[in-house]
Amino acid sequence: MSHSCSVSPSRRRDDQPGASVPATPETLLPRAVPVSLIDADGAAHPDDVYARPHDQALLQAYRELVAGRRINDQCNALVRQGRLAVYPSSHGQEACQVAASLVLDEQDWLFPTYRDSVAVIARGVSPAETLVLLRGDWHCGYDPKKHRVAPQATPLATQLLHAVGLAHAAKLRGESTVVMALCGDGATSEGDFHEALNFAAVYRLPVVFFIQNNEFAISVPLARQTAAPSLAHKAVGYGMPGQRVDGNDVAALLSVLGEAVDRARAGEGPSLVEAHTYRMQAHTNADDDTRYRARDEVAAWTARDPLTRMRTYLTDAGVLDEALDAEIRDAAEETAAVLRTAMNTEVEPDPEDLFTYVFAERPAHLERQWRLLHDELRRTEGNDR
Ligand SMILES: Cc1ncc(C[n+]2csc(CCOP(=O)(O)OP(=O)(O)O)c2C)c(N)n1
Ligand SMILES: [Mg+2]
Repeated sequence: MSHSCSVSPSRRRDDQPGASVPATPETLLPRAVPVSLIDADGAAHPDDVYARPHDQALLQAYRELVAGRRINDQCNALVRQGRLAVYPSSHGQEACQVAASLVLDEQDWLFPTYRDSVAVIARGVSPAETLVLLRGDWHCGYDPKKHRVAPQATPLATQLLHAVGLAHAAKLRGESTVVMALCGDGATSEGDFHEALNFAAVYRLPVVFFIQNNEFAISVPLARQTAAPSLAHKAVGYGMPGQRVDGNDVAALLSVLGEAVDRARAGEGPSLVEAHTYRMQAHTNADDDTRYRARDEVAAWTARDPLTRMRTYLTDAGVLDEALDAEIRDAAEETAAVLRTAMNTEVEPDPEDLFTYVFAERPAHLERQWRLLHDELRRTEGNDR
């Protein structure tokens, strides 16, 4: 898949007041209705503030959406075949995944969660390296510094603090790095969420906090997570702007997230963006979502699918025809085939690697544990270590 930098979406309209407006509660509040530029039927709507990215940028986003959907489907199959330990699918959330990476420049950083494999891949990490974590081989299969993508975080909201720390360091060094910090609706109830947003706002750090509100934290619905009017409304309490966006509209996401990235890069501080989307599948393969939500609720969101609306829009705009669509789908098939081959190749991780890369100098208790493991391996495997 291509790297993100080639998409430069048009963002806030030049003729509109921007982030230089002094911060008052009114300027920080999100809209009552999430920003939408292309509706569920594929029809474009002009917006007074947010410009629609140009069609070639949307075509590139569509390529990534198709690839992302194919990867989600492939990973579900790999779980059933026992080739992946677990897969938290972002089926239905691909527009959020793709946009979060496409708005970043090369020097920026992405801080993803366990559900954000497609975002990691859209940033340029190979699918096979991305899935090392979920296959259970190692904590992270790619080089975070090379790709400027932090390891996917499983403990909720911890990555937000790491993201803020990195942004603080970048600011102290005078670098023009922007940090995209991802989390779910459930993670907003964590203390780490509060601490990260507060610190980032006080120090005007270049961070975009991007919440994918997919309505559920495993079986806990949003109504049990918060009594706030929206998650984006929390921003005003920290002194940063909040915005709500249709999370199944990649055009709106590119515009709103792009504007937040621009603000951060211009030294205007952090923003909070809430995408309204839906987790179309179970939390993971270990979850049975039929126990806590009605099928017709899930079915209703099918009509808002992020891929279908982009296909319709691009076709109507004369940018996409059947031949090009087939080419895009073939490329996604090829990506899935390469991933299958990689996942069907056995790896033999060295158990002793558990102790590597943890501390520069191994503390005494880990040294003891390492010796125990070492002896055990020698006894049980006949290894001459
Ligand atoms: C600190 C912490 N507490 C609990 C969990 C268990 N847990 C894993 S995923 C999850 C739900 C998170 O929901 P949300 O933030 O909305 O993200 P989503 O899975 O919907 O993408 C929970 C409670 C965890 N991983 N980390
Ligand atoms: Mg959620």
